[in-house]
Amino acid sequence: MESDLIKIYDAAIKQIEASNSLNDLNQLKSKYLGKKSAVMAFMKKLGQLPQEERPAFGQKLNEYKNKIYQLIADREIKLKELDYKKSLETDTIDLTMPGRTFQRGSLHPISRTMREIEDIFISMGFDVAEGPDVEDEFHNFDALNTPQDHPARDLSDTFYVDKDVLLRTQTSTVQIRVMENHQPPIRIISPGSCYRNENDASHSPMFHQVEALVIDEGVTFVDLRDMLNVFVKRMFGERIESRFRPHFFPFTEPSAEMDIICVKCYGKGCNLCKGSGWLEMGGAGMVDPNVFKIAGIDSEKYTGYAFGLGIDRIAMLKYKIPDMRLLFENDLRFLKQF
Ligand code: 2U9
Repeated sequence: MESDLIKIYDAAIKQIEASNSLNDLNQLKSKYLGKKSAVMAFMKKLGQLPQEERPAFGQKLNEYKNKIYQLIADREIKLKELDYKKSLETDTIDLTMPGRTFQRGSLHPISRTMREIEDIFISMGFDVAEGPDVEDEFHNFDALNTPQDHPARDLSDTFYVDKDVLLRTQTSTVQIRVMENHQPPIRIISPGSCYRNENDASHSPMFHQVEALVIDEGVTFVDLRDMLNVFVKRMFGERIESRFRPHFFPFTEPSAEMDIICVKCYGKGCNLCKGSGWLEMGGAGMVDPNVFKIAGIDSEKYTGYAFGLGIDRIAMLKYKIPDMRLLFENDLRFLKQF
């Protein structure tokens, strides 16, 4: 039997050494060591040998099996080396070919506008405050003096995540949190994303606003007007004037809406301002004493003003973007212009 084994081994050596590809080598591996190979057939025959011959023959069989394994492993290394050498001779790299160019990103017009607004207010002594987008009813409505039956609280206007959990509809929630943790003087802006259940050509369910809050002794509506005047001139140019119209907000008293002279026609009347010569910019007012009371601030000692501006609208005016949807579609042809 051992002579048969030697014959198989000799044949294996010849064929393995002569093999020219990894594919051929794999076939030889299954021929000599696979389940149906002659070597494995010997394994099965082992049981038919007399008891005393089995250990010695079993040992021999293992020896030859291991030798064939080794031959195949050595040949594999050799063939891989040959393949590599061949590829070095045939595969060429043209180092003079131009490389791939970088696609350079840029800031989204909303981010740019937000940063410009932040820079203007920081230069006037404001701090930038941030807070969570997911809020509770207390910070979004109750603390802002919004009545229980106010329509803004409806499911049709506000996105509720759970009974008392919602997506903030304005960033005033941040101001409430600052007031809870700090006593005046307070001088902050809170830029960020807000969410309302509306979606049409001029409203996006996710939009951006910046609100401001200034609280100190002796703060008046004149301070508010001056501050907003400085802001709009810095943002849109020295020629821009503003005006206030009386309005109502639950969180400010008195309240007003602010318009600026049209940035396109400077008051003459055009398609942008629909002939009126003015553009609506945002809302403002003196903080309602009820809001101070809820937040634990002494309304006898302090007064404060607050205002809110829509960042998306400011970005559209600043960069002459005709349709709000362009801001949210992330079309690279549009974004690459910034
Ligand atoms: C506190 C008290 C009062 C913030 C204010 C407005 C008026 C306002 C809108 C402008 C455009 C939101 O993005 S928009 O639709 N905002 O008109 N916001 S007064 O008043 C506050 C804020 C915080 C504690």
